[in-house]
Amino acid sequence: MSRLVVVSNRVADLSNTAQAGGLAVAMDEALKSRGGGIWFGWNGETVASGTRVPPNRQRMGNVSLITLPMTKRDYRDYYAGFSNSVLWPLLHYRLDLIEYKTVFLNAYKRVNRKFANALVPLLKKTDTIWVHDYHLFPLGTALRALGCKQKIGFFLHIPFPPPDIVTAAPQHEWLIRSMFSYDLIGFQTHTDVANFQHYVVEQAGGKVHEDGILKAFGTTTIAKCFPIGIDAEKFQLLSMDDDAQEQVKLQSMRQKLLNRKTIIGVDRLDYSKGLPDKFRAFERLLELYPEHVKKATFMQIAPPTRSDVEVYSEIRVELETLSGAINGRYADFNWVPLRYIHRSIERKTLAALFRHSEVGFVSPLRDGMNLVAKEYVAAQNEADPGVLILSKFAGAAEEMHEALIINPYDVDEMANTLNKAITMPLAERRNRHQALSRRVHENDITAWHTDFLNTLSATPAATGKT
Ligand code: GDG
Repeated sequence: MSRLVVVSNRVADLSNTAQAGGLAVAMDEALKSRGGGIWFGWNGETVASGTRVPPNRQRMGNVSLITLPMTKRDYRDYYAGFSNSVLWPLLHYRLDLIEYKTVFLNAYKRVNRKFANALVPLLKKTDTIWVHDYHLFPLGTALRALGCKQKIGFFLHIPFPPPDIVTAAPQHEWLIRSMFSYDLIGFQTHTDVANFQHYVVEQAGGKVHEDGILKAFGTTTIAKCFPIGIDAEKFQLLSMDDDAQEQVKLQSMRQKLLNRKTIIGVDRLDYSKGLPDKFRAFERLLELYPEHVKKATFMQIAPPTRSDVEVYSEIRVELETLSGAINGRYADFNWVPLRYIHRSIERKTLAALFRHSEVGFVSPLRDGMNLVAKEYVAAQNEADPGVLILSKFAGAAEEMHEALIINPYDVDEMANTLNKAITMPLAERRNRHQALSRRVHENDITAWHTDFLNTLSATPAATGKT
């Protein structure tokens, strides 16, 4: 088996169990279960512009973490700029939130070339390279320009919207052309693949062939759907971890004694996650169904991310205002309706909280997949499982049909669905959970990376790629 080299914008600190972020969790599992390899990317630190620092190498078991700092200018223009103020909103269908400057695109191209220059000396001819996510669309082209002939795959963790939206990206043709340097492009859902195919046909005059083969820009690639999963078995065990159980047991027993139900939400504090309307839906539940006052508690864990991008501070203020208003209106000396936690908590505590919550509430406006939905299912007690509420705009909705599927823009519908979830009879909960759990365990993280890497290995040789 060839050595696996994973490249992502950010390399996670694998020793920090409280670390948030779907990609971090997924790559950790993927590399470890392949017996190791290299994980290359940014270490999360910034240095003064113009500083040159050689890559740092750190071993975590059989995985080598090879990392670079980023200059302050690159952080501002490539990371906060093009990646998170142009591509992130665009690919989440939010053209209204794009903040574009020409220097952002220049920095995006420059940093991708820097990554390629630093990576090439570390590579062996027989390596398999797996590039991740929207920060690194043009990395494949930069690597090919330096003579890389290895198999290179790319996986997009976030949605790929229809061509009408993609064409709002400055130099979109250059961007999509650069993806054709990869031998295999993986998307989360069939919808994403179809949107990409539409772009190729309508905007690039390309052709779609069988087995995901696409021809355009004078070259060929393969685009397919590989829905990401979780390590379901491990997460299930984690949810029963003694330490973590200990932490939440008292609270949970008190809730049970008082016949109270907990609704849980866990999302990075991001506008794509639909948090303000989620808060409003909970308030609406208390208005429409007063029997849940003093009975239903909503716990929302929302660790901060990208707080230096302005729109993220705006949503933080909005959520603080909303939670203050809801608690001000409904809280009593012995009951707080909404518990809003704006920090990261330990993974095992999260798992135990999922297990002790009667409803998992996942309502993004747009999401590549949403691992929280799968984690909630994996953590349930199968004899008495909770109910998953899931947005139809999460990639996970393509495979998790037995969840209660909602429209995250419709506050009343969400409130009614919360009521349905809280009052659902045991037999229905078990039927739904059984089907969901089977799929979450079958299509787990191992199935995901095995399927992607086997497909990549079966693609024709990369020779001739531009
Ligand atoms: C991107 C795509 C796609 C959250 N808070 C805490 C915490 N988390 C963990 C969750 C979960 C992960 O972070 C979040 O994953 P999601 O999939 O929900 O969302 P993104 O971070 O936006 O991830 C997404 C994913 O990539 C994978 O391809 O599914 O669509 O946007 O694992 O449990 N973990 C800890 N403390 C927290 O407070 N320990």
